Formats: sequence, C-alpha cells, structure tokens
Amino acid sequence: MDRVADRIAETLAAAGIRHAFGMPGGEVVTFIDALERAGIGFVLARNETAAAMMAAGAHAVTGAPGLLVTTLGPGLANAVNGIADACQERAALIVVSGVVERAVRGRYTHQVLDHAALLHPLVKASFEIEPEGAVAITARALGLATAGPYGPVHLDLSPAVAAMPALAEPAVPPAPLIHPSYISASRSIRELRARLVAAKRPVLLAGYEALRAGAGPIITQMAVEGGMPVLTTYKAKGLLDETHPMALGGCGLSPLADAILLPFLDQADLVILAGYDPIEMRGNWLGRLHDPDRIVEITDWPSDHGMHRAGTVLAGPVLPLLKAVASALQIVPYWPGSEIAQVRAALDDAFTGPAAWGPHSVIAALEAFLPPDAIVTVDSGAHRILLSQKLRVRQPGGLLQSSGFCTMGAALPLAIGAATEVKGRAIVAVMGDGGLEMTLGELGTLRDQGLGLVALVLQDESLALIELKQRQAGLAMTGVRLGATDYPSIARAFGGTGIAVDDAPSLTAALEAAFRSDRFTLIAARINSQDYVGRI
Ligand SMILES: Cc1ncc(C[n+]2csc(CCOP(=O)(O)OP(=O)(O)O)c2C)c(N)n1
Repeated sequence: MDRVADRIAETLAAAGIRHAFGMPGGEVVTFIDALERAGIGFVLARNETAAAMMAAGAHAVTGAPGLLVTTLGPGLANAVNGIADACQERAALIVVSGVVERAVRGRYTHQVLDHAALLHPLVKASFEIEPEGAVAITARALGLATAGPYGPVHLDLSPAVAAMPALAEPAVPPAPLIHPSYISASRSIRELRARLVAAKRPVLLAGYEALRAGAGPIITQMAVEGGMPVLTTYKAKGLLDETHPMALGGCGLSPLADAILLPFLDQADLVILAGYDPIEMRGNWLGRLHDPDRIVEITDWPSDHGMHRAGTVLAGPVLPLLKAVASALQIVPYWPGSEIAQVRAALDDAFTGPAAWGPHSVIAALEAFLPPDAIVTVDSGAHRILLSQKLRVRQPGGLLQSSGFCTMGAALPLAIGAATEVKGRAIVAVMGDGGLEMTLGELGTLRDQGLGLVALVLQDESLALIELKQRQAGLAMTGVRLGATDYPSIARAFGGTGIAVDDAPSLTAALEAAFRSDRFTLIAARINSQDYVGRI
C-alpha cells in the first residue's frame, strides 16, 4: 500500500533530490521511511541549521533543490538560521517538518508552535500537506523554490497524514522551460551590441545568477576572445578561470579590494551587470553603480533595492541574453593601456601577506595544492574575506559560501552536503576557530557518512573580524578571544585525523596526507589574528 508520504517522496525524487538532511523526531519517521524507499538517502546531521546548509551544499553541486527534514517545534525552530541562509543565498530548499495532528491541535500544547508564522519572513510559502492533493502541493513547493530568485519553501506534514493510504492523484512533472531565441533580434539587444561596439573600456560584473545559468563558457569567450575584463561577486568566482589575465577576481566585502576596484569601475565607459545580485555587496557598493548612462543590467528579475541603478535593464534569461550580446564584442582590443594588468597587480600586492607564515600563506599553499576542479567552502570571518579575494578559483562553483547572509557555521555543512553528492573531487572546508566551534558536532556527521574531506581551520584564538572592528573603533577587545582548543585531539575523538601546523611546508604535507586518507582530516593552521589588520 502506498502512503501519502510515499507519493510526496516520489515527487521529490522525480525532481532529482537524492539526499535529505536533518534530525528526526517521532513526527517524521514515516516520512523518512518513505524517503528511503523512494531512493532519497537520509543524512543525519547534529543540528538542524547545519542540516539546512548541507542541503544547500548538495543543491549547489547538483542543481536539484535541497531537502531538509525536521521534527516539529524545537526541530524546526533550530533550523531557522539555516532556512534564513537559504533565503538570502537564493538556494532552493524544501523544508518538511512534522506537525501536531489536526485532530488535537486546538487542545494540545506540548511543542506546538505556529510553524508558518515562525518562518514567515524567510520562506516563499508555507503549506500544510493534506491527503488530497499531496503530490500537487509538493510539486508546487518545488516549482516555487526553483522560481527565481530561488529560495526556501516549507511544508508541514502530520504523522497521521503521512501514514494514510495515498489517494489516486496524477504525478505532476515540471513543465520544461524554453527560452526562445527571438531576443537576439530585439531592439534592446541591438542597442546594447551597438554600445559594446562603441565602448573603449567595458567591464562585466557577473553574479550568482550567471553562474546558475551556466554562463561560464560564454563569459570566458567574452573575456578570452573579446578582451572583456570580468569581475564577479564572491559566489560567482570561477565563472572565468581567475588565473586568466582578464579576470579581476571577486568583490563585495573587502574595503581593501574596493579601494582598487571602485575607482577602476569609475573609469569604465560601459558596465554590464550579468545575473548580479547585490545582496552579496557591502556598504561601499551602495549607490556606487548608479550611473544610468554607463550601467546596463541583464537579469532574470527586476531589482527591489537601491544598491545600483542601470540605465538599461534587459530582463530575461541571463544565458541567451549574454550570448546575444557577446556576438558584438570588439575585435579591436578594449582597454588599450595597461589598466587591467595594473589592477591585477595592485590586487595581488594588496593581498600579499606580511610574513612567511600567516593566513595569506595558508591560502597560497592551499591554492598551490588544489586541483582546478576542487570545491572549497569557506566560513564567515576575516579569513573568508581574505580567501575570497586571494584564492584564484578555476571553475564555476569552485567556491561555496554564505555571502548574502554571511552566517558563521556554514563552511563545514556546505562541504558535507557537496561531498555527499559529488565523489572523486577534492573538497576542502576552510573556517575560523569561531565558526568551527559552532559546528563541531558535524565532525560526527563526517565520520558517520564516511566522507574523507578536509577541514582547514585558521586558528587564531580570536573572532578576528570582530576584533578588527573593535580595533578600528578604538574599543577594547571584549568578547572576541577564544581559548587554545586542541583540535587534533578533537578530530581523533571523532574518528578522524587531526594535525596542527605552523608553517607552509607542514601545511602542504598535511594536505597531501589528508587527500590520501579516506577518513576526514582536520588541519589546524595556527596563525596570528594581527595578520589581518589593514589587510582585508
Ligand atoms: C551566526 C553568526 N553569528 C555571528 C556573526 C558575526 N560574525 C561575523 S564574523 C565573526 C567572527 C568569526 O570568527 P572566526 O570564525 O574565528 O573567523 P575569523 O574572523 O577569526 O577569521 C562573527 C562573530 C555571524 N556572521 N554569524
């Protein structure tokens, strides 16, 4: 006999979902059973917020929506930060929570919360699944989650409904989306092409939606054949291999990089924003791209903010629009002087470390070691800003992080989610000691899932980013010092390998050993938080 839960699970599996992440409770055991029967493996996390980010990591590498399963009340409440992260990171996430049976809901109080109200500002919609239309509502949730901008959708499912016999209901396959090619003939495309032909100093600033649209090859062509310099947000790093001479790297959070990049952008006579979502940008960018004569935006949806203002907005699918525009790229080189090389040199210089050992050399050693198709995840903090500016990402999707929401505790779960789905690629989670200590329990998830990934903690015994802010404000260091945790012992206690390193050759040796091992490795690179001062 098929249960309602089975039909829901089949609908989720048909959308390409292969794993669910979460923490069970009595209210979701039937649903988890149905998931496993439908071929969706349940990954037990140690914390629901981490589980939501694991689902986001899985989503980032497969493109299928992530799936989070929580129990009612405390389970869902504990996922709130992870769901907020999916909201601000534009991640398609289906959240299924248990809920108290309707029959007793009006009288029963234990663990009873209004789930929809709790999640109201974070999710695109919250539905309760009924036996009638269970497939249709699940399909609707999938459709909403993957409508741009992507985001989380919540479904309540009571144990009684989950266990009921399924009613006859047709499957609801997603309608294929077709992007017609008429756009290449449209007036606005012709105009933009004409502007590209006339431009002397154009720049492409690409964001996450360009990455999601698969625009890496066309952007690479624009840079390599068309001589177009390319700048990206942090999440879009790697759209153009960042070792290429036309790659200007990432931008968004670093005042040091902004001091180089914003004056450079002021020199551009045409700035094309492609799939660019300014949720990743900090205050320096507020109002900076407000020049209608120079700014053209290619976007899937109209903006609802005041961060930038384009004179022309091409609203539509980013990939075909970019392709239509790219055909007009100049043969004559843009930027006839040495401006691009100078900006690259200035950025290199700005993010060169003060000493032979420190956060800068950790990132340099990591980059030298990693294969081009590696996936790096990075947490929030001073280390993240430095890494996002310094690490040259070789492929789209090569760097995952929480960059719109900037939550701590993202790197380890994102890496676990990615490693659950992708085999045979090097995956490294880079974090500060503050972020690691928020998610230490997930080392148990790593062990139990048999994931041999590498966690690299930049151990400075400080919440360095906040320490920097206190320093800049002339305040005392309060509430930012962390003790000297013995991470190698912790890693061993969780069944992994742990090692502390204090110089670059030892780090390289530790990375080499880590990638030979099928157990997880936690590498603690002991650094000094002072090395970030004035350098991010
Ligand atoms: C969940 C959450 N809490 C607090 C913050 C504010 N915050 C941003 S970075 C940071 C310090 C991070 O310290 P650590 O992980 O050690 O990294 P570091 O800055 O030392 O590189 C804090 C507290 C946040 N972004 N997210």
